[in-house]
Amino acid sequence: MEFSKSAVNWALPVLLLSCFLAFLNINGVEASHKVFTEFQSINSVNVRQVHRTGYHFQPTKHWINDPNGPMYYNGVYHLFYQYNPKGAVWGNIVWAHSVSTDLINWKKVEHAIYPSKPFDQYGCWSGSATILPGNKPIILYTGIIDKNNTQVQNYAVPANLSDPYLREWIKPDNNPLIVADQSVNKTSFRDPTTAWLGRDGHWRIVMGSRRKDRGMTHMYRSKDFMHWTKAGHPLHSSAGTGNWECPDFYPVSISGKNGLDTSVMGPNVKHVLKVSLDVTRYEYYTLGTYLAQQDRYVPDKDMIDGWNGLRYDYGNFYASKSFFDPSKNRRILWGWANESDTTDNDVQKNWAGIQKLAKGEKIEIKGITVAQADVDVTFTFNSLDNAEPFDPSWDRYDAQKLCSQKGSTVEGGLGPFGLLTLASENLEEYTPVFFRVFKDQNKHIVLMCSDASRSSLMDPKTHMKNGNDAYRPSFAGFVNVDLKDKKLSLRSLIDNSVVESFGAGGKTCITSRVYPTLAVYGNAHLYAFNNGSETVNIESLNAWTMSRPLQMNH
Ligand code: DQQ
Repeated sequence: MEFSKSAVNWALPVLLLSCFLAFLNINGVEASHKVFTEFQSINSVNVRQVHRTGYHFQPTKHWINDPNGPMYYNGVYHLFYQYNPKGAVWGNIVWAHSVSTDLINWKKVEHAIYPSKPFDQYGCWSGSATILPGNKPIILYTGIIDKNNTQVQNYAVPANLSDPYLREWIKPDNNPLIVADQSVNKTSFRDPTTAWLGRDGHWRIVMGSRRKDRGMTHMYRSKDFMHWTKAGHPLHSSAGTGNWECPDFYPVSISGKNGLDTSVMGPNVKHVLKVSLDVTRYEYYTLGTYLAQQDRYVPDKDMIDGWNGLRYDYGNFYASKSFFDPSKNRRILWGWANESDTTDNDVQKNWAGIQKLAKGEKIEIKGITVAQADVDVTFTFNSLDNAEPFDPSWDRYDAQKLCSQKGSTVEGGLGPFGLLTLASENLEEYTPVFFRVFKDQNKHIVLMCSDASRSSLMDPKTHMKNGNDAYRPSFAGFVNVDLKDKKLSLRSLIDNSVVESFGAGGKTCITSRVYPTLAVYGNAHLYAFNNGSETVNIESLNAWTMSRPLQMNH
């Protein structure tokens, strides 16, 4: 891939913590690894501040993309990430490294991995960390060995385990560990997962790949982590999905709420396989069964395995990686909130109470810094009778198309209702995040939208629509929620140029990157609104200003 449509040095992707054909431009992100030779080594002198995020992880300057090998080790969280030390577009990629003890404040340390050896001289691409027995971390990553983009899998280990920040990493000379054989597409063979240990005592990893249009995860096994043998068949594959990047494969408990370590198996365990589809630049996941004996993953029957499948996030979100945090028994997911543009909670206000929003009404949420805030609202309604009928000719899988037709101002029955975020005083600019409920035979369909199409008006300098080539769609997803309580909750984390929203407790998540020109800093406003004929109640609304971390030293 990677995208960026201009070389503006402030246009940096951010990484989100929560719970994205040859140079074809999809979702505002270029597929395939496009190299902007003219821009990739232009150092930033002035970094524009206006749309920089306040509390989402972002380096002080230059390009970042995928989170790499996140891990928790001896009380410290390590985040590695694909980074261009020389410019604001993809290129010159190294593994930059930041450490934290609370996931809020971050300290930048030395780059962990950078091209220096024949087995990675053309690039150090994404990968994962595994903690080996004896409490020894090891990183597997993809090295690019030639100008043809040939991909191999390498490893790196900390030089000094007693350094709490693991600043220096060594790439031993027995690299590469894995080289593609004849059956593997060697330019689509990357992003090794965290390894898991089978009952036979052998480690397993998968890499993203494709055979023609069939996306797949090639599996390799090893007894000693140094010698790897390819399994006779992929862990999983799916026809017509194109190249798979950044696979993530991990167990989830069906009997409890704790996260599970990557090698856990058992009767109350299911598995998640997430893949990043290079063609659409969106991420899809299925829930299913890992048949350990056969080393095959089988998605559950009701899962859709491909473009129309479930997504972690229906907006600007790609190349995510999860890791198990043993200190809190949770699994943490990091994702890359790719840019759409051209190339301690500080409690200030916390109010609750019932407000009614009749048709066409909006209520301003005041008293907090709404450009950098956490807003959590629960809407209730008395009846579902007014929900609009779901037209059978509509595509049930194309939520985004439906939202672009039925925006926040198009009157409905039950909905649209929700929040107008990053709104300018006279609503020249705003990013609405909202629900619309439809009736479909005996059930209801809930649509959630995060509409960036009116997020910015004019660029004050060029007097053009801000980045008229910016990707500003009406992101959308359906919300699989039972409406018997006649309730829908919405939480939005607003961070200057990020609107990260969670519908119905996170059943559907949408991240939008937006670049307002008027609704910035103290000039941003926030409203709850209803443009449906059915009155909607605000059962509770809590809103907080979000501070910047004390340390964001990248
Ligand atoms: N980005 C990395 C690749 C990965 C892609 C290169 C996904 O390893 O497939 O920067 O965004």
